[in-house]
Amino acid sequence: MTDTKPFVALCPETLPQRLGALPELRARLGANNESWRVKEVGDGNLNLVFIVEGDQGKAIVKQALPYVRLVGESWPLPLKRSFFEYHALVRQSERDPGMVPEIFYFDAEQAIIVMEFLSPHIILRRALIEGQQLPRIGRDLGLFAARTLFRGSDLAMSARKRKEDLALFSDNVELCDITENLVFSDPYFEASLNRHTSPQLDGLVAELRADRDLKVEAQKLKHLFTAKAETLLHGDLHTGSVMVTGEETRVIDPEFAFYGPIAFDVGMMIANFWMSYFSQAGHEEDGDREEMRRYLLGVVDEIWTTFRAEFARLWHEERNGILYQRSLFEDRGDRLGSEQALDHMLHEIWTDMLGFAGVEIHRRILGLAHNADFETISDLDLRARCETKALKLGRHLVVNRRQIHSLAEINSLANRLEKETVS
Ligand code: SR1
Ligand code: MG
Repeated sequence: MTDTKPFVALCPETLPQRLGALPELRARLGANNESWRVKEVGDGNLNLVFIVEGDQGKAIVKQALPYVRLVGESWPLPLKRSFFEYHALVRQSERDPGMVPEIFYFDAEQAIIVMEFLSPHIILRRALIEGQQLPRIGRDLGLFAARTLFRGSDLAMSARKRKEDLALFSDNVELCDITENLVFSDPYFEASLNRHTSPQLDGLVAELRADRDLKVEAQKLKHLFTAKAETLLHGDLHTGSVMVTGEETRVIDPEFAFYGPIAFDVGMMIANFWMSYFSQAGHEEDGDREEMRRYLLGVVDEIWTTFRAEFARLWHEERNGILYQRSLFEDRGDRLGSEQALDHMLHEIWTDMLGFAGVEIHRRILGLAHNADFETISDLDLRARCETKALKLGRHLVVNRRQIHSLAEINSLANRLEKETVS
């Protein structure tokens, strides 16, 4: 018989007593657990997050709840997402060392992960809303995406390890289901949990929901998401899943991890910078954000350029997996064949990435889970003007992605939309 304890949610009052005997926490915080100070700081949609401070230091305790925190107990969600988050963090830390928080302890039954307290890091989304220009993020995020996505794929992994991981993460069904509905379908019809800035956006929302080309393309992207089990994704790689200082970037929260298309993580991430770009007009109380806007488009460029260059380096140096074996190309002196295959793959990632970026923009304005970039703009007319521009860019990306050849093209469209007067 297994000795399983029923799940009980932590709270600041019970945490020191419940986790006080853990050597992993005592070593970091100090053994006097009665003096530990605990604060619940979770501001995400799903989980509890506690900062625990002792005489010798601090740690983060994250616990999944058996339901969606944003909605409440009416939307149950399994605790096993914590298991997937833990296993994704382990793999990401091997694939891009130093880019995720250090993990000290994991308890699957209580869905608890104890990890490094990052300080003085703040959530990237908040930094961008404040108008901070972080010098490293473009390069760090481009490298992180290329390394984790390449090294978790058939390009790098052996057949056995790859299939084992595919099987392990294939059970993250409920979180995939959230993405499948919230990102690819709900924004495009009157789903019950949707909301948007109303009445200001009502006309445009109706137009988008009647847009047949948009709906068909969004479903094609959904098909890619469900069927293209290409690599282990972070699965929710937006600016709220990144913590930063001027010198360091860390990626957190991979509970949506599963095997999906390489382009998904890259597209989600880049979309969040475009949304930040269009939201800047709503944060100009202390002066105009023209330079910030230039910076944000520069970051998009740097993420993609870095991703592409690092992906190509890994292709040349670490392509030891199942696909595009060297025995077919380099070993036969066919270097050009390998370059051709790489070009094709990068081109496909590029096109799909633009589509995923478009639907991510739409769902953050039309669906359930909005983002603070727009939500913190209290003047609703101004917020709606910012959102309108983002929605238009999103539509262009989804529908016309196969005809877009460079970021310069998109960035200049973003600039034009930004200058447009929205009635
Ligand atoms: C019901 S969960 C809503 C969103 O929160 C998470 O951060 C994911 O982005 C998900 O889509
Ligand atoms: Mg999250």
